Amino acid sequence: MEYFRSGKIAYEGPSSVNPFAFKFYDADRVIHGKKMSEQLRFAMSWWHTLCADGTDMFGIGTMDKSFGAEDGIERSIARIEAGFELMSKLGVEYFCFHDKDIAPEGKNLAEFSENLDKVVPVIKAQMKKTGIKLLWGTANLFNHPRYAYGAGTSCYADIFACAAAQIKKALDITIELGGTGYVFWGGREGYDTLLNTDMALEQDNMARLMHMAVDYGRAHGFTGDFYIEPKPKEPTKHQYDFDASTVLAFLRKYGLEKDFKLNIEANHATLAGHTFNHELCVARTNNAFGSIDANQGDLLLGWDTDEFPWNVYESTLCMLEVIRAGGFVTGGLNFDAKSRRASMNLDDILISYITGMDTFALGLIKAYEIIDDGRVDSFIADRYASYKEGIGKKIVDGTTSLEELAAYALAGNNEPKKVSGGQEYLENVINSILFNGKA
Ligand code: XUL
Ligand code: CO
Repeated sequence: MEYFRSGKIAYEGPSSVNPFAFKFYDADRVIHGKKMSEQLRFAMSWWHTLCADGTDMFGIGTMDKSFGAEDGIERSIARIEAGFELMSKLGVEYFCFHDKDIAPEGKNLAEFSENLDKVVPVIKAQMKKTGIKLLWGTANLFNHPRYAYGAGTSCYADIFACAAAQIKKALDITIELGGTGYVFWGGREGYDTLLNTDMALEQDNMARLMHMAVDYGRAHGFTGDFYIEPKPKEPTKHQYDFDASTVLAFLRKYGLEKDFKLNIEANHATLAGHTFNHELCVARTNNAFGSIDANQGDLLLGWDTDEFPWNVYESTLCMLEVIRAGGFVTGGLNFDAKSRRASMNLDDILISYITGMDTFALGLIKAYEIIDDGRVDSFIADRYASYKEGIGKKIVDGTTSLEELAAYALAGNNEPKKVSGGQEYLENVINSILFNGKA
């Protein structure tokens, strides 16, 4: 059975007009000593790609994601076949999943667990056959009505226990499938009103659950990274993992920073009022950069639209941060993105991925060009040159004091030169590199 149009998606170069070809993503092309595929580590999101059918708040699904199979295990297996076919055709080497994406939930947690046991060997066999790997796994702790008041932050201990059971199982599967990451996205870990909320207990409990997950994972051979994925709101009014800085404070408060890194999602950054590269920069400069959910929001809308990325400015500035962070280790670029409700055909999925992959390939090429060009880095270095010598060096070395600095300033060293901050110059440089015709 073949679900998607036949043939592998090939690289045809920037002048190609074939929508089913890569214009910039050339998997084996070596840039700065490493293949593009190894630097970008693209992943397919199981949920959007194989399950989401275009349902929104105002209407039922528009897409057929049954893959010709009856609802139940049969459909889960058809989705596995379709997913591996899609990844093979695109040359996507990783995937990410929630427990609920890969198997029917059944009547209760025990049945869900049995269903998972039926599909995991099928996934494993496809991984062996294709060489495709698991980037990260997670548990869906936000969809079921039992999680209406939160999962790890629920006011009910029994629900906390259900969350623990799902995490244990999702971790078992992640380990079984050789995943290098395990994600906590706090879907309903937040509140709608403080009037009914014990914030301190909820956050302490969330940390308790994470510690238990780390202990269990490490005791059962999980050597990858745990990730937290920040998001400020939606579905709750306030989510505890608001943004990268908030998450770092949480991790440090609870002593979780050694085991956890951050999974930064572009659209979540937008919702938090930050740029994507701001969130990545916060993660990188705190040694917490882990993985990326690659998508794009709409600046005119206040919710998570999870669009496939096509903004080359954003992907370039993102890849600049990834390169500065030393590249991905356990993480990668997971397309946590969905084709629009009106883009209802399987071809639309192929084109969405091609566009997303090309956008990040171009981002990688252009980020290295910015680095090789050197003007941006040397501008920054010059801007902070006063900290390399004299009083500035003493500040950085920690060998001065308020008294010495006061005496220094009062002696007349207090007139900053009118040096331009250079924003427009740097924007001009970036445009000249982005549109120099070399890609
Ligand atoms: C929701 C979101 C999730 C996480 C995984 O906004 O981004 O899909 O990536 O639970
Ligand atoms: Co995400």
